[in-house]
Amino acid sequence: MFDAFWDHGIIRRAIDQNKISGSSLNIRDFAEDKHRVTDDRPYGGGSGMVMKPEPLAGAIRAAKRKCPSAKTILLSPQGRVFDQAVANELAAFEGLVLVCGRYEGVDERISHDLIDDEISIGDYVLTGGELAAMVVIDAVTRQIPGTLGGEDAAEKDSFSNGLLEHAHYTRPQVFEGEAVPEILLSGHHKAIENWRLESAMLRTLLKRPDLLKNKSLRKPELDILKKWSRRIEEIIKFYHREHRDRRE
Ligand code: 4HQ
Repeated sequence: MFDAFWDHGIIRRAIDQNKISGSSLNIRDFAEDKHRVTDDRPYGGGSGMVMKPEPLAGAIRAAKRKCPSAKTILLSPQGRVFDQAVANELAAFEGLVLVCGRYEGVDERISHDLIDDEISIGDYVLTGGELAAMVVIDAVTRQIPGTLGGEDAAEKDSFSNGLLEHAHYTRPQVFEGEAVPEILLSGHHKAIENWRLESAMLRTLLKRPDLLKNKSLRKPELDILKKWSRRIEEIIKFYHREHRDRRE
């Protein structure tokens, strides 16, 4: 799974440009028996298998030898939920060792000495931690300066300012009868900047109002909310006036 991940796109370029380095260890290489067994039946009975502690400990220690200052993170639904703030926090570490479980999970005793942090990428169940680790590596990598190509692309995108991104348009100017908003063709940079803030605010209000509640709003943002609040109030007033007139 990881070969394709390391070999493509922005991750590949970041490695080629020495912005990050990364590699995967196969836990089976740390198994102690000739069949390279890494799982076993759960104590107490029941269905499903548990990752054996010895090969996992061997793999984690081997990874730590490569990067002794790394923070070791177990991917698990029990972890704190990953978001942009966590991605930023992790981007500041010199290294990460991401531990991916399979089956029902890892032997509990692994977490006691060998795990520094536990992260979940969301409240759903995966068949393994690998995709979760790739999500974390991807989101962390693009926070590292120079990995995105664009001058300051990471500062501009969703969540960096606590808002969803504004709408985007490219050519053609008219697509299936729908035109690009005039203002974006005007070359008026200040007006475009205002339009984009308004677009971002409205999209956030409509799609993710929870994000607005947790955000500290400044004057330009408050002005946009007030403008739309007034427009909505007017519609409601007009509606009531119509009904009153009809009753007479
Ligand atoms: N897992 N966020 C690995 C997840 C998960 C998640 C379930 C982790 C299976 C073995 N990992 N175990 N959600 O669902 O990170």
